[in-house]
Amino acid sequence: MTIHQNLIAGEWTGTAGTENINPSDTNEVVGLYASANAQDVADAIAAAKAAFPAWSRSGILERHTILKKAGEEILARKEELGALLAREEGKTLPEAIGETIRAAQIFEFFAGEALRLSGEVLPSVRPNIGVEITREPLGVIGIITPWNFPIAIPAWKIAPALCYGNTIVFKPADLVPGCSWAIVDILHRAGLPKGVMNLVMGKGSVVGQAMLDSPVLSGITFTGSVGTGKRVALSSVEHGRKYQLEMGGKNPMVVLDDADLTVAVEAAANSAFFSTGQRCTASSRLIVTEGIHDKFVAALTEKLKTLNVDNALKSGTHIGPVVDAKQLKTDTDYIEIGRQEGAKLAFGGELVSRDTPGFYLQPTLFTEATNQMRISREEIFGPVASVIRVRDYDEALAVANDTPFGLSSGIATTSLKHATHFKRNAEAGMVMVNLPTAGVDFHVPFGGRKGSSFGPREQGKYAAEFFTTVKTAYTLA
Ligand code: UN1
Repeated sequence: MTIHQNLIAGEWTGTAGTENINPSDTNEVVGLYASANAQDVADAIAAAKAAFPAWSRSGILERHTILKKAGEEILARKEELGALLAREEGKTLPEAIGETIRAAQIFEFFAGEALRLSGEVLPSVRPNIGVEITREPLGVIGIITPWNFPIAIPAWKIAPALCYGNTIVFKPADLVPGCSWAIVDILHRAGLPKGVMNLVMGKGSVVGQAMLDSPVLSGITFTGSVGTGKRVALSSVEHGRKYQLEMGGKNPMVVLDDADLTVAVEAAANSAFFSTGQRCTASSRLIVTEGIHDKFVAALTEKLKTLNVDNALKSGTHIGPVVDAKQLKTDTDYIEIGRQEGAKLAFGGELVSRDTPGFYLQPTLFTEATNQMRISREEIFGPVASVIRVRDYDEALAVANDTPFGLSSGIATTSLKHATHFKRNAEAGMVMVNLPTAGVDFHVPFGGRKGSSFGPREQGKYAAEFFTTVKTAYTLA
């Protein structure tokens, strides 16, 4: 099997360290990947630092051309990269191809943004003085990405970092190095100068830690767990660098008596169970008013019966496997916790076996849950959701907001009044009306509040806020 190496200072280097395993068929090794050590990370950071002066002054046409080429190649290879993604992560092939297309669109978007870099020219409050406000690249950016969106999240951090003239040290999740390696290979061949983009695959405890300990990085953008996010924050304060965190969610989906039942059930099933519930935007709290409660639970349960849990690559699969044994244990532990807390298991909860050995778990629905239970407060990150019964809209809104997280918040209603009030009063970075809490556009800001996120938003033109620093220049006329 070919060894996929790290990219440091424009050279492929390193010996095999990790295999990634197909969660739909644990007999299958997807690929072999080099593991970086602390010295490799130091070399990658030094290379990115050395490449920064030239790249930060590179022409916008060069950046545009490289990003555009990368987007075109990702799009042209969407079937192949989508299949790789489905094999290493376990989301279904259509979901994986969709994510690959999204990654291509993100590169296209930032190829365009490179041509739209602009500033402002203002008069000074003092006579005969002009003021110019410009954005400059930040420096060397550390990028740390999670396993659940193996191609889209690397794309939405790498593309803006390059677009605005930064250099990169990139550590993908060690469970899913395949798509990240492919993106880096594509960018390398698209003509990025040596050292602008460095790939260091491996364990968080080695590679991630060496990045956090580096005084050279000017910024770290991180998506992952709350625990690791805190460590990124603490180390960044220590080193006086900018940081951007995208962490957990416990996203509510409110269903009101006046909801269109079909719309509500589709949105809830998608939010809670698609991508195996492994999205920080997934909804695991279905907050339902009493008039529609029983009808909603019955219809959602019927819907769940129609969803096939199976091999991600098989056509007709709606829900792929859980990503690995560790996550599966977390999911089944929470199912047990839910039972012990007194929630009623309305559907699922069992492991299932299929033709190929994998981490297959039925979509699991609890009813009669309260918002104080651990299954309602802690992020599970699996295909597990709970229905919380409430009296009316006011209680629904209060319960929706009663959470340490604040990423995405959904409502199913036909009432303009309630939809409008909810959009204004949901304590979340994103609000969805009659839509799933997950599944976002690539050209508008992404991010949350409270324990979900920290720092400027990702994606769209708002990405410039993290990846640039503002300069104000005064000139005497
Ligand atoms: C989406 O819902 O389309 O890790 C994207 C996550 C998020 C991405 C969600 N950062 O799940």
